[in-house]
Amino acid sequence: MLYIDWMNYRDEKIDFENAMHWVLSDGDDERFDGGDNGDGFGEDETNILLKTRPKTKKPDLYKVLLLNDDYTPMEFVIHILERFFSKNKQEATDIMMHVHRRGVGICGIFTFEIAETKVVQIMDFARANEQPLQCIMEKE
Ligand code: TYC
Repeated sequence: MLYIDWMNYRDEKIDFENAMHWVLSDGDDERFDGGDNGDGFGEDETNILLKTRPKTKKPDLYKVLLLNDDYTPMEFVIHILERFFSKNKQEATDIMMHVHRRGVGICGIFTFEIAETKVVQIMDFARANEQPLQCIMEKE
């Protein structure tokens, strides 16, 4: 039995490197056979070399952190945590007190663009309200 990856086959822009991804198998499946032993190539009983390519990769994640200072009012920080991180009053108060006592604390963990957007929104909001609050992001 011969299987062809028709999704790739129908792609008009297919190139021959991608064509390597077509899966040839003798039919006992195992999700198209010839398990990859870690080297990116699988081999089945027909001795056809199979190239496997995982299609998705987990995105890098980034922590959004608040830094303590001596000036920003506690209520302002709690408001930020409620507004930009959807925390309830208790969660926001706990995070704010953690930052107040320890100097730094995590507001949330996001993919790069979401983390970057949060940092910009918070820094803009703090500046607009003349607060020295600092928000940064750090790779997980
Ligand atoms: N330390 C501030 C105060 O005593 C409160 C504060 C908490 C400021 C967290 C910033 O990220 C911060 N008013």
